Amino acid sequence: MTITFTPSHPIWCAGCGHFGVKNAIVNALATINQPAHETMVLAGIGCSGTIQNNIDSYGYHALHGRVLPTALGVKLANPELMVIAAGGDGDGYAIGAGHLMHTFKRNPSIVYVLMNNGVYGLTKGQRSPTAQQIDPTTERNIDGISLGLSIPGASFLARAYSGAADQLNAVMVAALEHAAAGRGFAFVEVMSPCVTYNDTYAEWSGKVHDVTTADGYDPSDRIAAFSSVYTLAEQGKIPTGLIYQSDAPAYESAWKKPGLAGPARLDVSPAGNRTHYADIMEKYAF
Ligand SMILES: Cc1ncc(C[n+]2csc(CCOP(=O)(O)OP(=O)(O)O)c2C)c(N)n1
Ligand code: SF4
Ligand SMILES: [Mg+2]
Repeated sequence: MTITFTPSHPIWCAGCGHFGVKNAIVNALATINQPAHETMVLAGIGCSGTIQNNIDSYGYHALHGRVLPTALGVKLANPELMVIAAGGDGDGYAIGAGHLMHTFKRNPSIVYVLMNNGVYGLTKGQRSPTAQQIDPTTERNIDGISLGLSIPGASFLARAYSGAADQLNAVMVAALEHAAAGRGFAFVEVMSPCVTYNDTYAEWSGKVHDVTTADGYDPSDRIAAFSSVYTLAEQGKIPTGLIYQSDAPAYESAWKKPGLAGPARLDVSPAGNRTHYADIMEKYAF
C-alpha cells in the first residue's frame, strides 16, 4: 500500500537541533523496515511539534501537552501500528508533565521523542522546565531520565544529543525496536539545541557523557542507573546513552488477546454485524 502524503520540508532555523532528531527518526524507521502506512507520528505544539509534517507516515498534530494521551488512544485503537509521539521540553515537562508520569507508569508500547532545548523556541525563548535557572537556589531544572527511573513501570530510558549523530541513530533504532517488540514505552530525550534563543552546542558538546562506556555498565540495573545519572550530574555532565531498559509488562499486554484485532480493525458496520445485533436485542425482548 502506498500513501499519498508527501512530507513537507522543515521550517526550522538553520542549525536547529531538531533537524538531527528528524533524520534519526527517518533513519530508524528505514533501519527496521517499518512501512509508512503502518506508522503514525504524533507531535505536540512547538518548533519540535512540526516534525510530524516532515516524516513519511500518517501524522497528527495534538494539542499542546496532550500528545501522549492522544498517542495512547491511537495505540489502543490500533495496536499493530508503530506509534511515535514527539514534542519539546515545554510540551512534555511543563503543560504535559502529568501525562508523562502516567505514561511511564502504564508502559504502552509507543515511542516518545522529547526534544530538549531548555526554552520555548516557538514562542520566542521563554525559560522551560529544563532551563538552567537564574538563581539555582530557588528553582532547579527537571531531569526526565531521573523522573522515569523513579517510576516502576518505566521500561526504556535513553538520552542522546543532536550533535552526536551516531549515538542518536543507535538509540533511536533501539527505541523503535523496543516498541515494535511490544516491550513498552520507549522514552528518548534528545538534547536538541535552539540556535536562535539558547545556543548550547558548545556547552553541551563538552558535557555529554555516554554512561554505557563505563566498564560493566548494565542497563537493566535500576539502582546503578540512578547512581550513574546522579554522579554525572553532580560533576556537571549530561548522562547519555541507553541508560535503563527493563522487561516491565507493557500496558496493552493486559488486554490484547492473541488473534483479536484492535477496535480500529474490527468490522463495526451494522451490515456486517446483523446477527450479533439481533442476539443483543434478543436479550431485551419480553
Ligand atoms: C494550551 C496552550 N498554551 C500555551 C501555548 C503557547 N505555546 C506554543 S508552543 C509553546 C512551548 C513550546 O516549547 P517546547 O515544547 O519546548 O518546543 P520548542 O518550540 O522549544 O521545540 C507554548 C507555551 C499553546 N499553544 N497552547
Ligand atoms: S527557534 Fe529555536 S527551536 Fe525553533 S526552529 Fe529556531 S532554532 Fe529551532
Ligand atoms: Mg523547547
